[in-house]
Amino acid sequence: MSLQELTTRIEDKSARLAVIGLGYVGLPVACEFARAGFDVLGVDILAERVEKINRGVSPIEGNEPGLAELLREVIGGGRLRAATDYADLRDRDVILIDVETPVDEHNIPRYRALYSALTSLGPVLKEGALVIVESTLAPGTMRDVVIPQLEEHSRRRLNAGFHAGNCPERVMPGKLLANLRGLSRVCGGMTPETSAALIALYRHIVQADLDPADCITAEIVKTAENAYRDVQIAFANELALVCEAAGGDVWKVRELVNKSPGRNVLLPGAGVGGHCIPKDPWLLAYGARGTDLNLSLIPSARRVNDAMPRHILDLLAGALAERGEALKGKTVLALGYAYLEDSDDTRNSPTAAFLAALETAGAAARVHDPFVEGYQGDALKMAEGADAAVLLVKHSEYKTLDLAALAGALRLPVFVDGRGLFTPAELTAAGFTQRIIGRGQAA
Ligand code: SAJ
Repeated sequence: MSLQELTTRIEDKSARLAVIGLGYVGLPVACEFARAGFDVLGVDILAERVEKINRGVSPIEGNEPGLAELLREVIGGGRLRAATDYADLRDRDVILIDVETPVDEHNIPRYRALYSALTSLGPVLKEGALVIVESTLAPGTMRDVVIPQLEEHSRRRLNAGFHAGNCPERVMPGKLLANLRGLSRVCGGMTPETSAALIALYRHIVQADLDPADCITAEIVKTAENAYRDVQIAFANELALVCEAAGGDVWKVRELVNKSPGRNVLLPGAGVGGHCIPKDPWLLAYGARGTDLNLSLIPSARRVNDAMPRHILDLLAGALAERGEALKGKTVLALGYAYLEDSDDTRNSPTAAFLAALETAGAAARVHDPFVEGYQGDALKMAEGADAAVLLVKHSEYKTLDLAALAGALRLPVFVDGRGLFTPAELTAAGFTQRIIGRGQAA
């Protein structure tokens, strides 16, 4: 089938779709295309996940508005089927790949899941099929990994025996379907005609801009948008450190700076976690591999943000020292373990880094988090007998904490606010020896 014929079948929804990787990206996108009227096959290596999906039960944790109902609808309507066997992909005209693309401890992309998907897909790839990688890729990965692997394992040539593109996803936990429908997509094709085929496909489920591009552009845009955010957050964090040292109040400073046109200082905090911001800057940086370009800003921003949990520990040590107390041997109540407020997602949690630093300093921890299994419960009860409390995540429920009761429950009334949730007056009124990130002692 020619790309033009395939594009026509995409437009009339007779093209048969597949999604490889039924996680928090792949499953919603499979459901959306099924809802739009396509015949969709979902493939995943986890048999238990496949079995659950075929029962119409979502394996996605957390609150995802509309997803559970949509899955039941499309499974019940026979529009979506899940399988573990790649052989089922033989009759698929369009195959989306939604597998994880992490970096290793040296910040190098480790495409194990991507290689596995491509190696398994190649031999069963239908003549003239269109392969679209939705995963976030380091710039150059389509050219250097995806195409060579598909050509090797399918024994076909790009733009002759198959077509390929990169359409990075912009989903976020808690808003999977809303983002899928409402956020623009960069439709990167290995040829302009392929890019047009992607636009024809995503037009069925996306009510926002679908921007044509080549694959390098698509790869750079996705990693850059998150690297940009990481640098923005690092600026806010470093400004907080300056304010602490200079006796300023970063919360007032950022409010006034942001009155200046075109400024938008983000929020300093106890660290940067999650599934994408910590890794995408490294994927972007990897795009300069093999050149003599030595990046400084992007890696430095990562180092600034990764140092924030340790800074919170330093603030705690300072507050204890103010009361003539050492950190060693103390028991600390850590408030918040999720990477983001009002979320149960703990991936790359900054609190985990804080706890590791606390242990190295010879102190013990109790962890409370209203959203995370194993850490839920009564924070005030958990505070009884502990020596200090540290707020690391600004979950909404912490805003209504009875601070006086907390101070009374702790052995020492010491509180470190790593997210600027409280004002000095609120903490002083409760009788705390306090540190708030970004507030200098004179502030
Ligand atoms: N954080 C700060 N200060 C800030 C903003 C965030 O310290 O001003 C911290 C958060 O506490 C968290 C981490 O950074 O630990 C990431 O927070 P995030 O708000 O960026 O949330 P994410 O990781 O879910 O980022 C997603 C990204 N979306 C996609 O990759 C599709 C990102 O591009 C979005 O900009 C972001 O959501 C968003 O705007 O909510």
